[in-house]
Amino acid sequence: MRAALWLCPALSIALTLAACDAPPAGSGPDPLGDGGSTADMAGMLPPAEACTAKPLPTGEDGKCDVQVTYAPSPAAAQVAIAGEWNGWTPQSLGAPDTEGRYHANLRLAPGVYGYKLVVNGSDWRLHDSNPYRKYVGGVENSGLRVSDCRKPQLEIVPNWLLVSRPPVGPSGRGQFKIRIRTIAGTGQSAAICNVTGKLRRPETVYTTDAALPSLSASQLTLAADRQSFDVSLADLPDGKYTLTLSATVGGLATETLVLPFWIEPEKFALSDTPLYMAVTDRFVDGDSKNNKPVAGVVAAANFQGGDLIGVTQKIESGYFDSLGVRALWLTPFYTQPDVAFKDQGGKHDVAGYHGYWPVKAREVDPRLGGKAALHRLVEAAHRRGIRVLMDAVLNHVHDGHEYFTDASKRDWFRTGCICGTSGCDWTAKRLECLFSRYMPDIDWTVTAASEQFIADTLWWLEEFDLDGLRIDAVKHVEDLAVINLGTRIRERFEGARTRYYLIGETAMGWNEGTVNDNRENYDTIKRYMGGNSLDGQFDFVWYHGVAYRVFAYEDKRYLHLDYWTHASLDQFGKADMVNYLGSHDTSRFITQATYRDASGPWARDIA
Ligand SMILES: [Ca+2]
Ligand SMILES: [Ca+2]
Repeated sequence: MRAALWLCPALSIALTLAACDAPPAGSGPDPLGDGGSTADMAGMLPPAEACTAKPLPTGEDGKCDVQVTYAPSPAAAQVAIAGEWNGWTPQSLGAPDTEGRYHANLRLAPGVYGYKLVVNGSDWRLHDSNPYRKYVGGVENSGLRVSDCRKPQLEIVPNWLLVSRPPVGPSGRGQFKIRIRTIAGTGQSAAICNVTGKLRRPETVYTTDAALPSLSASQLTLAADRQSFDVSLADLPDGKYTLTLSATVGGLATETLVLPFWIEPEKFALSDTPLYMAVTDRFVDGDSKNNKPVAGVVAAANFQGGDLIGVTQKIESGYFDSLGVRALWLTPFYTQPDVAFKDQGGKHDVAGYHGYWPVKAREVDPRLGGKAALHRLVEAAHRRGIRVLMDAVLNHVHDGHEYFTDASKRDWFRTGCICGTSGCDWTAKRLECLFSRYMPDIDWTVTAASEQFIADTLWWLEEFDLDGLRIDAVKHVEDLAVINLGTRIRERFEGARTRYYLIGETAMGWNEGTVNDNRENYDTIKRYMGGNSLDGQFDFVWYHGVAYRVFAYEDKRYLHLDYWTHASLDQFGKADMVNYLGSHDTSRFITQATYRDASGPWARDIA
């Protein structure tokens, strides 16, 4: 992107610079206590009272003004709103404005509320322009998120963002500029008392977040009225940057603002790169000291020692560059159980080398090298322009998971019905069935559970500076899992217009015949894409119809390849679809082509 979006008028620049004569960064106190130094503007502090927090209002005074706007299509004669705050009693929204929009002016305490719009007296609808959802009493509703207006916030000034780099020429010529303003908390001052900006840069190796350098006084400048500030960075080498901003406004700490951005000669698009998938345990063993196979499990079904250190070695050796790979998808990072469980056939003991048996919410498996190894992997990837997608397991946990073993959280999970057994059909019970008796199903209709799994996933993305997600088993989780998570990811990480890619796994088949014979396959894959939801999915129809039948089995010819490739392009348009020859859920392509349908991997001793 080279368009000059930096609209700073000369007068503002002058004011900004005039306000910049601050002591060097790091000379002031660290009021947030987070280890970063602070662009403290000692000597320029606003009056002490402006930086003294007043008591937060409570009760009715602690409620926040919220406006809900709804434009029914087609136009409606009457619109009401009903939600948790009013006992689901429809409250008329009166007459529409001149553009046909209805407005509800509410005063609510901070929180998430379920609600629906009631059109023409009896038609209870989700609010189509608000993607967030909330289940109440087992019924899906729109979710109204009311943030705490009593506390200050940082906000990007619309259109005051510039991320640029000449399309040709050497690295080191990137620029980033942004203007941030404050929103005062209720009854508080909007004055910035101090502000901290930390920058993760691609050319530097960091061991912990505390080591991230703070912005200098020339990079972070405060406006004369102290209600906005600019960040201006120049001469940036290519790679990924993540700017984290936090401030004290009117005496109260703001939430941090996280602004990842890339400097690179050509705008990245996921559709331009192969997505390289590694089962980390089976890739490269970079450190044998962390190897810990499970006793009593045959080697083929056990941990084999591969780790994130090994993946990093391959990144740094230029292996992925030589393949033209600019995006990695790695198997889940969550810590796995130390004991064996039966495979789906119930016959063979297998270990959790695949990563899909999480027992910890926020811990990198020590066998993979732990937290430090994941930090170093992502840094190495970003220096080379490579994105890293985390595999997010949102449908289930392992029964050793710290949330499942916590009695207070037991209602977050379903147990009992095992997918594919009598009375528990894979499709009819797709949301609530268990993949195995030891894999409790997450009940996303429980708001405490859904908000926690979203918070955990945001944590992974932020803590490790990841670039997106591959979401496991999408059709087995309630729709709101992907919708709410996608909404929160877009809000949290895309302020500087850096796309966080969300790719879903919605396993479907392929039916002999035409596109219409595959309508359900296509529609099921499509329903989770677009808007704040997924950017793309794995193209299972193409896999079964082409990779499998044309390439591996050769029982279909190239006209078939042509027909189904065109069908996918027609059906999925510009979505970031993943066409694949095999994955960790299938036999390797070469195995498929060699053995065709000859019994399973256990019979061939190549599990
Ligand atoms: Ca190892
Ligand atoms: Ca489920």
